[in-house]
Amino acid sequence: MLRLFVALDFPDDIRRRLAGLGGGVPGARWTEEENLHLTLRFIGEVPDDMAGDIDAALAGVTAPAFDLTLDGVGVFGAGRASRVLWAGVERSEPLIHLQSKIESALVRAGLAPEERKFTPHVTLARLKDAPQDRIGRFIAERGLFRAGPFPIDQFTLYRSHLGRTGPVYEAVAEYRLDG
Ligand code: 2AM
Repeated sequence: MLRLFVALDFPDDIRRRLAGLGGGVPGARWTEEENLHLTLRFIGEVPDDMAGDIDAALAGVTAPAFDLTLDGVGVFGAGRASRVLWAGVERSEPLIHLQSKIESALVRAGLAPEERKFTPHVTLARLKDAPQDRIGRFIAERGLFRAGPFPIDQFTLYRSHLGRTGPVYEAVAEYRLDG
């Protein structure tokens, strides 16, 4: 089986700035700088022989390149159930358009439709028993974070290897957007 997802990468300077947001929250496991990305579609575990169909479906996606801006930080979950610290994404029609094209291509290739609403975000950290006051301080102090606009001219199919020291993401294929 292969564990796959489709994501956008960031330019090195943007990744560095995102990584620079980390720290100051006990119980937070920060995303490695090289692993920072924006997930467009989590595919999950598929049999190895589906990879060819998935690749062909993604290669058939046509959508325009666009500029993206990251904006703000926040938390998924509330209180003791706080799960994820994230950086937000400024509202972007081309991003939504690309995501829905990818979604329909993957469904045509035989994947079950994604039931969850697309909530664009960059996971900065996963939380376990993080103190509320420190989460609140993180959000208050980093709330004005903004990065971009920067160009998005491709998307990537990733394979995720779950290791003991955290996931390793391997880029399997890259797909150009129309310039
Ligand atoms: P997240 O950043 O919000 O956790 C690789 O695991 C990517 O796929 C992550 O960016 C993760 O989003 C996303 N993803 C979405 N649904 C997932 C799931 N059920 N299990 C693991 N990752 C998921």
